[in-house]
Amino acid sequence: MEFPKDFFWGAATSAYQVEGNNIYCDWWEWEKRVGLKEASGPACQHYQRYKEDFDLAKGLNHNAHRLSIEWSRIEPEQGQFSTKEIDHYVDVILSLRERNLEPIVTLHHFTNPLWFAKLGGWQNRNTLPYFLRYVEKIVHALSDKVRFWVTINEPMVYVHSAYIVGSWPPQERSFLKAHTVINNLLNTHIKAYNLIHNIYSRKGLSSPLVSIAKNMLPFVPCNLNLKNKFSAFLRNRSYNLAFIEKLIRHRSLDFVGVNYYTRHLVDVEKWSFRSFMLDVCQRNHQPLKKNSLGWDIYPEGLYRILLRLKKYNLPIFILENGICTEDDNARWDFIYQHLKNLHLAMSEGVRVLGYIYWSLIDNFEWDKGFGPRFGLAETDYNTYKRTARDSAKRFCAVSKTGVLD
Ligand code: IFM
Repeated sequence: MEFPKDFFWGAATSAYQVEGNNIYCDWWEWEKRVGLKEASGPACQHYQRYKEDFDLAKGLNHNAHRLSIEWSRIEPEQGQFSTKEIDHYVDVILSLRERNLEPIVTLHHFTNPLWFAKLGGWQNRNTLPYFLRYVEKIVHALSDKVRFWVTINEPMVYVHSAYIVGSWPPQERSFLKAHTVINNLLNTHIKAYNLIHNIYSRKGLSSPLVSIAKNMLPFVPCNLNLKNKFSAFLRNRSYNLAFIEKLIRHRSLDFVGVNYYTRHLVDVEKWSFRSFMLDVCQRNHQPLKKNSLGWDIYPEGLYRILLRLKKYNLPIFILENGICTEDDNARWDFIYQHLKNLHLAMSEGVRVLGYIYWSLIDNFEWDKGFGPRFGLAETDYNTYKRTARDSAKRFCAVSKTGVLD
């Protein structure tokens, strides 16, 4: 199975999960307030060790790298921008460029400055201009070095965890609030998209490629009763497609960024809206192998999703795909099976720009702490040493040759 010569191969991280000590962030305050069992603390010390991490990626023959900018570092207090932190990220991006790693830069990856959260965060439409002001600053500083921008990482995961299930700050459980936040995220992306393009055209730079990273989930009815089939249909529309379609209608996606991990097995228990939108099978019907967080491993779902996205006629970029596991053979098998399905979709005409594995190194998995191991490289949290796993070396062979045997 051959991939195109100019295909992007790489891995991703996000600032809060790897940098450490993001003390002006809403997550930092929340971890302390609720007494999260494992708080992020120094995380992987990536803030100090980014060059070492990029050497690792380079050594594994990656030619792209996805990372995020921590807004709360750039603007720790409302309206006070830190030149030191902007310079830090300039150096981060230059370090990628020096290693011939194409930067893919995310502007919002689940975290917010604490001051923004205190003003109501994404629920308050009056705060949205603040995000755009930050975007303007950072894009202005990085525009001559970055081609790929991701405005918002996994908007629906963020809304689901923070506003529907309530497991992340601000721990709301309200479909109404979730609806408001979705609209605010959509409108903010559209404005940020136009803003980024304007900055590039004002500066006479060639057009950037701007998108979101959209988590995609196949919703599979557990048994084919009408309730489950209808619920799966609705969830596919509302979770997977509605967000993307609105952005396409507003001509504000240059490609579709896809994050893919698992499926949901729909099994509606009760006649309530919450059940209809959220219930998944708890009885392990249709059993599949699982990752260490219990998520089903479902590689053909990636193929199905990609074929569904084909009709939008936009290039696709796999911006995250990965497994947390203690068994590195299972990691390689996961990567292999997903690349196989990706290749199959490409052979049927789906245009894909690249494949980015989540994650380069083991890191802080949000409310689940440091337990889940997603990394191509192991992080030793006592010494902060990174050790490339065997799966990383096998992935390296694919990126080197462009061939999956
Ligand atoms: O760690 C997360 C990441 O922040 C967003 N996508 C899914 C990953 C694994 O859960």
